[in-house]
Amino acid sequence: AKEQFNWDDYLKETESVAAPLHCFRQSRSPPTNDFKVGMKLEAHDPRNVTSVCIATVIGITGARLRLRLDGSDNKNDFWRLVDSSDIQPIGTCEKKGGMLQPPLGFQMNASSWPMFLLRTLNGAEMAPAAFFKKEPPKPVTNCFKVGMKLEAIDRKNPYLICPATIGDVKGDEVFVTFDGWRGAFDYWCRCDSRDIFPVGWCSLTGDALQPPGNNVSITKSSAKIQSSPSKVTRRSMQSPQKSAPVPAQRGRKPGRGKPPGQSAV
Ligand code: MLZ
Repeated sequence: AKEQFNWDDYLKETESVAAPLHCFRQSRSPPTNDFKVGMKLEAHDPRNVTSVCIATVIGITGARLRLRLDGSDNKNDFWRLVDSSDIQPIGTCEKKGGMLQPPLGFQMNASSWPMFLLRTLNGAEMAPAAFFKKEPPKPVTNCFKVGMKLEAIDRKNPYLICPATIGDVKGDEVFVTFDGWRGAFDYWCRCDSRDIFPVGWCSLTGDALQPPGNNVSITKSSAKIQSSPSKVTRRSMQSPQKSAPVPAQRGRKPGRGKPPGQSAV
């Protein structure tokens, strides 16, 4: 029988602490998600952030929306919190004097965009303004410490939120390491990233927190794990990185290579 992942037990087993709430740019209690599948809104194109596009809610997961840009393909869905500043009610762009743009990779001829836009918005179910929540303020300082536990979005599989550990801290950035995955999914991000959440977030939003992976990281503590009699519960224990990884350059893949034999998906 598969045991359910439980943070209280896991923190004890790993003798670690949860990163405090005030470290995160997240609301104290997760925002309510009133959106419905099919509703339309405006969203910044993740691949071309200066353009504001029309997006449709394709799915709902916890406090997040699965979004697809109208006129784009189905291979570039993205997820946003309902209190993300990347999304806004339809009409916001025009009110600010901007123009809605076709998404990167618009599937039709560029000249057909105005007509496409008209047809897309005609009779569309627009998400009401009250559904969009204010983005929480940035934390004043980076108060994460190496070894603290958190829940983090797996950027290679962005629908997943997984148990993670702070592996390194540098300036305003933190290195997020995924427990039990030997570094294959780890990344650097700003401490005020919307992709990281305090321990217990998923249980509050109703998201399914992924259990840690089965791969014990290659660190000093793995010796301790091997000699440990409790095999199941300690299998995914991960101690903080012993050697500081290279920070990722902006706009590039993180500086750590994928270990051989580890699939990304
Ligand atoms: N399908 C993938 C999911 C890995 C998710 C890891 N998240 C940190 C695999 O099993 O490799």
